[in-house]
Amino acid sequence: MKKSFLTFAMVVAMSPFIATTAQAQFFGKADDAIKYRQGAFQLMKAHFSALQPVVKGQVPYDQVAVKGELSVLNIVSTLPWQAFGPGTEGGDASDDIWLDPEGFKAAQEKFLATLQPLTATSNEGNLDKLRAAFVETGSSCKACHDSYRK
Ligand code: ASC
Repeated sequence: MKKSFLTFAMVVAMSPFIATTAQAQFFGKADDAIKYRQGAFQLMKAHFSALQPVVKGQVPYDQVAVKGELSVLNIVSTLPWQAFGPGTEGGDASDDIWLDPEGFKAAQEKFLATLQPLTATSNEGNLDKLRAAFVETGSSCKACHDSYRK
């Protein structure tokens, strides 16, 4: 009993230094990482798509509502990337994510960069500018899907 506790305590104490596991430390299993990133993308989709009827002119431009969607989008869009660690291949993710990590990182950064003008535009209340920024973000979503989603 005492010995097994000591072994357990040693393993716990050493665990930050044991780098042999194939997946990001944050997730216990690859499947957890896959579910996490899929959930994050669902949230991104929900809060980005919420702007679609606005930019299409199907609903009145409610600036407060748009800013609310964008504040959530700015947070949730930071989430999925950490869940593409080594050993988490699967889901709809293309193997190119792991074969071309620099390209995938660049695609993420390009997408995230489009959120800055989109968010800034939402403070101006100009629908034409909002639409243009929305299209830029949507294009960067699509570009990443084309290259890195199966
Ligand atoms: C969305 C959504 C995406 C992007 C992409 C834009 O609303 O869910 O993945 O926009 O379709 O081309």
